[in-house]
Amino acid sequence: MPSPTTRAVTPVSSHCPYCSLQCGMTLTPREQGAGPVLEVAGANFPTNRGGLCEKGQSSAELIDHPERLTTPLVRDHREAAFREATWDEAYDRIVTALTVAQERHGRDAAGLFGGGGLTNEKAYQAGKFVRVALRSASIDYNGRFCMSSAAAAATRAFGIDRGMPFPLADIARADTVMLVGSNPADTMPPAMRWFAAGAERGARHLVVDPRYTATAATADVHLQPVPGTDLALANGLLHLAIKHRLVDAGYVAERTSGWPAVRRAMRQYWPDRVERITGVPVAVMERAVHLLAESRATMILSARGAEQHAKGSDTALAWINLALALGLPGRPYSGWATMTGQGNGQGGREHGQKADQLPGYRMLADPAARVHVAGIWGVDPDELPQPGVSAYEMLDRLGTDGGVRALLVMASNIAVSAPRAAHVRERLAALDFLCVSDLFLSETAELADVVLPCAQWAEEEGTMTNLEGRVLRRRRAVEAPDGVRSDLEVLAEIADRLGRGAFFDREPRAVFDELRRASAGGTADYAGISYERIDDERGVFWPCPSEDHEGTPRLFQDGFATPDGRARFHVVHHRDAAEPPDDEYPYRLTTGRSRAHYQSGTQTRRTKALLDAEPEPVVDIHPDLAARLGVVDGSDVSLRTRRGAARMRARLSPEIRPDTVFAPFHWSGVATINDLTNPALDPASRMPEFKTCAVALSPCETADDDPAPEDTAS
Ligand SMILES: Nc1nc2c(c(=O)[nH]1)N[C@H]1C(S)=C(S)[C@@H](COP(=O)(O)OP(=O)(O)OC[C@H]3O[C@@H](n4cnc5c(=O)[nH]c(N)nc54)[C@H](O)[C@@H]3O)O[C@H]1N2
Ligand SMILES: Nc1nc2c(c(=O)[nH]1)N[C@H]1C(S)=C(S)[C@@H](COP(=O)(O)OP(=O)(O)OC[C@H]3O[C@@H](n4cnc5c(=O)[nH]c(N)nc54)[C@H](O)[C@@H]3O)O[C@H]1N2
Ligand code: SF4
Ligand SMILES: [Mo]
Repeated sequence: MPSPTTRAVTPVSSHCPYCSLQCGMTLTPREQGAGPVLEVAGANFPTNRGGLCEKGQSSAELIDHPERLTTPLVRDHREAAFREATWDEAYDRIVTALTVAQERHGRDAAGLFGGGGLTNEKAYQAGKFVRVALRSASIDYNGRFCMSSAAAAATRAFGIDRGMPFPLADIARADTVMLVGSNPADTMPPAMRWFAAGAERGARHLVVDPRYTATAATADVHLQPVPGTDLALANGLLHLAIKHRLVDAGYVAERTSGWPAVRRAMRQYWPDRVERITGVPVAVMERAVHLLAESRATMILSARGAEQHAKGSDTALAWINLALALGLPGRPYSGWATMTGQGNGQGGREHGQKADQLPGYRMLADPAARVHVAGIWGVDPDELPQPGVSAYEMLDRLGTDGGVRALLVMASNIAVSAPRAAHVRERLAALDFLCVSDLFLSETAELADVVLPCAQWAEEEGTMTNLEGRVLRRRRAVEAPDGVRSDLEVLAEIADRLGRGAFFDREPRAVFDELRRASAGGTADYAGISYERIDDERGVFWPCPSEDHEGTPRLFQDGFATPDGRARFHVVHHRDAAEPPDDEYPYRLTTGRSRAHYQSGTQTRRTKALLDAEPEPVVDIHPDLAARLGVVDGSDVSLRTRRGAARMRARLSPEIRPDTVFAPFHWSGVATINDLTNPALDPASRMPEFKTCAVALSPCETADDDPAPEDTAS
């Protein structure tokens, strides 16, 4: 068991280690032996106003958890068991493996897979490390599985991708809010206070979800579409808005471009047709469009339910079209927004850990961007690699000709969370070398040659950018256990041993100051944001180009970030799911989150309070479907798709569509739902289709029926 050596004595203000709400917390170190190392209390931060969900409340359980990694682990060959190693030995192995892979297979054979939970400093360091220390194109991160569709759409329509273009609290001031594929009652519980405050003022809320979720239960209208039909639904609503003359013609003329083509294209989306595609009754669509159009302030909020599809970026564009036609973006307490997910889901996608990006949301393929960033880094722009491939494409090619041979994974558990995960585990096993940095021996770390123990949130300094685009401070409250290091330092040390150490800092503040300069003049401009300025717990919203600039809580009031200042409409059309149901796989599987668990579960499956709340995975099945299948409540069900199989307990629920089942992706072993999901990619964003594929279900005959023959790698 790790024993933190020294501890701060006074309470420290920081933020939750989990989701993008980044709830403010007060962390008070406790005397040794008196329960968790830290006492955690909700602070009066603008997103949570003292509230915390059970994940935040229990987060300190993991600081001195008995399974915490506190020393590097290595193994001498793949079949061998791990043994403890010194940092020196671990670094030697990493440097040798990276060098050998690059000598044998070219520079791009060494790569890094990052995560949206990393601080801004680490995300920046990771992007620079791959381009400058490895001079490789091979970097991408789990945000590709999360935000990429919404990001691609926002960039095309508005010229900028900041998930929420207004503060979260504005939700309380809107008169109508529609949530599309978003379930904050489970995924961001403290955010519900803003919806409740709106409802108290008489605001109307609408939820679009194939399930009647805890969020839908608080709403006035629930639209329950077939998974993967949100694009058609948005177009159908726009058709109705045109028909009922609800379009804001003045706004469209002054502030947008591309409307006539969209207007024409919407003729195809007459209400009966849209009802046939989506399953949403025409009367419900009529009610929805009037609520959206006839209120003073209307928001359309998107999240993963609408976005994690092979047409996710077009779907987001369809909802943006509707928002633009109704004249919403840039109006007070109005607009389209997407709810970012991971702790630093926003900042994580701005500083260059995406295959095609440089810091400041600059594009790697843009010659001027290359010159600017290379100048800050002190390298020749021609030395910078060109864009590499997206997350799933990188994983799919691991260990092959032209693929990565030596991979570093930092802050992601892809063996559980990537689509077609059994295949991803096979590819990880085919690598010449895998190094995973984590807090625990995750399912991905179990496959590694070298495992690095990294510092946790309350043991480090850094900055995070929350779902509002607000940059805030993460602060150290306890010292990390001996033997544990920060990713920032690890990357600088590997760079040093590769002979590129002169280019890298290891102190968070120094890295942040460099990030500011690298981002200056870019879309996500942090130049004016210093550690001092965000000391006050309210943070600063980017863009903030200079120290005397107050930051930008609300975007688009005066114009959009496009060359002509106008937002752009895009013609987008419905298409079927990449894998629609058929005779062999007759139902739709959709996946997502439950309230007590987080992502791949590495952290929350080790937290007692959360396991007590939700001890096992369950699949939601409508009673009518269950009766047809002969499945009873609480029994084990086998789920099969073209990619693999899984087993979970059935929960009969009249709250889901009878043609659809829902399962969480937080579990491993026989309950790894991503062994089933479809890696079909969105052509623009390269987002996989996590939210719909064709599935067959059957009751499990006996408890030790093994429905997962492919589940070999873990
Ligand atoms: N408890 C908890 N909270 C979390 C996380 C967690 O793992 N656990 N993760 C964080 C992260 S990284 C993220 S990205 C956010 C995600 O936050 P959300 O987007 O709210 O979470 P999901 O459960 O993935 O999806 C939301 C809803 O989409 C619905 N859905 C499924 N298919 C479709 C569809 O085709 N159309 C529509 N309209 N809806 C559909 C699901 O039924 C689900 O209720 O949550 C963050 N917060
Ligand atoms: N079927 C299905 N699959 C999905 C989704 C879905 O809705 N359905 N959602 C997708 C989405 S939106 C996301 S965001 C991904 C998330 O999936 P993952 O990328 O797997 O996310 P986490 O489980 O949060 O993994 C983070 C890992 O890093 C460790 N960690 C935490 N902090 C640090 C740190 O500072 N440094 C290092 N080195 N490690 C750290 C944690 O212990 C954990 O093992 O899953 C995607 N997968
Ligand atoms: S809502 Fe998100 S940030 Fe807030 S306590 Fe829960 S997990 Fe942490
Ligand atoms: Mo996410």
